[in-house]
Amino acid sequence: MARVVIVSNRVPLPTERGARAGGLAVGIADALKDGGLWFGWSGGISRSARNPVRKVESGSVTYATIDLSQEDYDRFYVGYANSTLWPLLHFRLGLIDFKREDLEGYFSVNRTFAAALALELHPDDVVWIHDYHLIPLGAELRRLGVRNRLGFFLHVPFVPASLFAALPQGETLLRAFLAYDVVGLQTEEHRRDFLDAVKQVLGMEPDGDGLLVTADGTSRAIANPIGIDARGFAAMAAKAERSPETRRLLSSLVGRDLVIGVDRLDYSKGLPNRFTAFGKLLHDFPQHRQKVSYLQVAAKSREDVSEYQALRRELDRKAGNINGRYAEFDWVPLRYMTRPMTRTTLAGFYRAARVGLVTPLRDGMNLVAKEFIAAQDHNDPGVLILSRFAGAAEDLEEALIVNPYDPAEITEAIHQALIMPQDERQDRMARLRARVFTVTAESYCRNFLAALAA
Ligand code: ADQ
Repeated sequence: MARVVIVSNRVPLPTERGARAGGLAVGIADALKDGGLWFGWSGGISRSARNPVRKVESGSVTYATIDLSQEDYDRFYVGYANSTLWPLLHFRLGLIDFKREDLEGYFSVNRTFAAALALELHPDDVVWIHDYHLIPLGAELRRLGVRNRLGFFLHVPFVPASLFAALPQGETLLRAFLAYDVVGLQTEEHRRDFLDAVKQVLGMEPDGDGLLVTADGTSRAIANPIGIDARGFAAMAAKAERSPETRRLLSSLVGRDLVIGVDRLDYSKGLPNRFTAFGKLLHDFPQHRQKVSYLQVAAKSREDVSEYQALRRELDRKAGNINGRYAEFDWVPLRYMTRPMTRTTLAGFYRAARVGLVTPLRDGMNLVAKEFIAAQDHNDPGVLILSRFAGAAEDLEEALIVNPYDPAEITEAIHQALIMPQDERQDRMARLRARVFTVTAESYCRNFLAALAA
């Protein structure tokens, strides 16, 4: 069997302890269950940019990492990846802060990655590259003569061609996708938009199967939704129900219903509107005052990007306003924390919640929605409120689907969830669980690697 090589911007090293928020590592670890190589950035900044690859072995997996220089980090990571591509691919043209030197830094880091990775590859390796930081990596590997099967998966959405047109030198980036044998996207919608951009911008005509014929071969676009280890997560949640943390949470609620939100602190996640919606619930439906507490865990993320600092200030202010207005001496309506939690603690908290609030303005998939579902007790389950603009909504119709741009719609959904009878909750959750236990991290990895081997 061919060795699997995973490449992602950030490598989750086995030596790193503690909680870190982020969806990618959760979904793709399964691809290395039979061993392989995981290559990427260590998360470290070092003075000499092009330092050698460092390797750590853990079980049958080798983790190979390189550092970035401060300049690489600023231009590639903070700059082009997170201040141009991330806002663009989340439909936020107004937040783009494009600089030509950032674009150069982005391509330069991809060349560095390619040079270091090419030395590690065996001829039969199957190479699976992840996410928007590394779009040109495949083309750079090809330039170095690498002939292995190369696959790419985009974890974030793709945008319609008319939005993509706003990206300076977008044609070069789009052409870079064609170096891959397989390009994976989360949903049919993202795949359609990707193929449409290829048609409009590059003037190429895909066949009905998403196959693109290039001068050097073919490239196929597939929709392959990511999932979680639903069984494992469900078991963890059932166990965590009795954990000291969950008990402390429950005793602090003194019988009140819990509404929970868990996100990276990111403007794509729609947190300000969610806070507004909760404030509106307490205003418009006073029967819920003192009867419900909303816990928002929003782990700090990308703090070097200025938009994220502004978001944090906005949320601090909104949380203060809601609590200032509605809190009683023995009831805090909104508990808001920016520290990450361990997965076990999260699992127990999801299970303890009556309502899961997942209302991103755009999201490639959103694994929190799937974790919330997997964690529920099927006898007395909670209700998922889900944005129609999360990739997960394509598959999870029995959630209460909302337009996250309309806080009033979120308010009404929270009210509906809080008064929903048990049989309806059971019915909806049973259908949702069937999906989340079918489309898993395992099926996601298996399907992608099968497409790449074909
Ligand atoms: P993210 O934008 O990071 O992922 P998501 O899919 O929700 O979003 O994954 C977040 C993960 O981090 C979840 O496993 C969650 O439990 C964890 N997490 C979030 N907040 C946390 C906190 N405060 N403490 C601890 N853990 C926390 C990107 C894309 C998504 C896509 C995934 C996977 O943006 O759309 O679903 O990749 O493809």
